[in-house]
Amino acid sequence: MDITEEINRLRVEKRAVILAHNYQLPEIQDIADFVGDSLELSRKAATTDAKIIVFCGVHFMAETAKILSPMKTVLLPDLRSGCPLAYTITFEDVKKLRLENPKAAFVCYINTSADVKAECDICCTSSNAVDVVNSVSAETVVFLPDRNLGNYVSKHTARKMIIWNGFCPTHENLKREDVVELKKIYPAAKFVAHPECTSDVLELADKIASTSGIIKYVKTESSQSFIIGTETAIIHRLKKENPDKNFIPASRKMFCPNMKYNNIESLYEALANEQPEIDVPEKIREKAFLTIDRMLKIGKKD
Ligand code: CIZ
Repeated sequence: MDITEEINRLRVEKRAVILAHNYQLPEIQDIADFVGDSLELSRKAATTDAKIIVFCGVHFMAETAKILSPMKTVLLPDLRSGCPLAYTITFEDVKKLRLENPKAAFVCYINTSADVKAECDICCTSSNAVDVVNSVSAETVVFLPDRNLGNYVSKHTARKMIIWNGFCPTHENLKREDVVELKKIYPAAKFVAHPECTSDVLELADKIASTSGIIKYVKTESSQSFIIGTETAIIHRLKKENPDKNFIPASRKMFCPNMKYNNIESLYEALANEQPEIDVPEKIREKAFLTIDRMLKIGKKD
């Protein structure tokens, strides 16, 4: 059996759309209908007439797709692909924080489970976090779960920020010394970093951006070389879209093993068996939808 042919046959037969996050394996990116960030992919899938969404990403991403497309079946090829950052906070933690900070606005990063989103006021992505925080009327904001994105936002807002102490191990694997060394070797290269990196790393960046922001920056910036401060799999897409430019991973340790549980075999199995399915209880989905919708209404996704 040619597995790629089988996937192509099944995706048509079952009216499935295949989504690949920017951090997925190259073969998954190449076979997907769309490659992008989690919100962009979920929004795109919602506009299609697909019956099935296969989300090659991590658990909260498939949940986000379900929140936006409740009538579609959402599949995650491998249930082990969870996000360690999202797992640093539970909805019980948020409820407790609410009691402690009754007047604060609760802003959650997209990297949260559906039930955490349901307990918050407004969602944000790494590209619009500053605008979202500045849009709330409360003087105090509880920002969760990423401490580095939270610290970055706190430098661009007058709001008092209470920041949850969660972090992404893949982004914290990048150390300032790694960047300093690479800048010596490639002095003309621009260093572009994701805001989930630590603040001492971000200080060195020519550009701080989300994965979609990194993709746009590299395309429009005249420089020929870029040191990439995010999960290394994004380099596959960057090379494909910019064959004349040179990309240097800021650290080989910026590798997310959870993202890589999805592979061609598990994608095929998911399509063939329509499993594992990701569901979100309707009451939670409705509340989480509002949290995302409030972000979309402020009009700045990117
Ligand atoms: O929302 C996403 O896709 C994440 C987690 C990161 C980004 O910057 O795109």
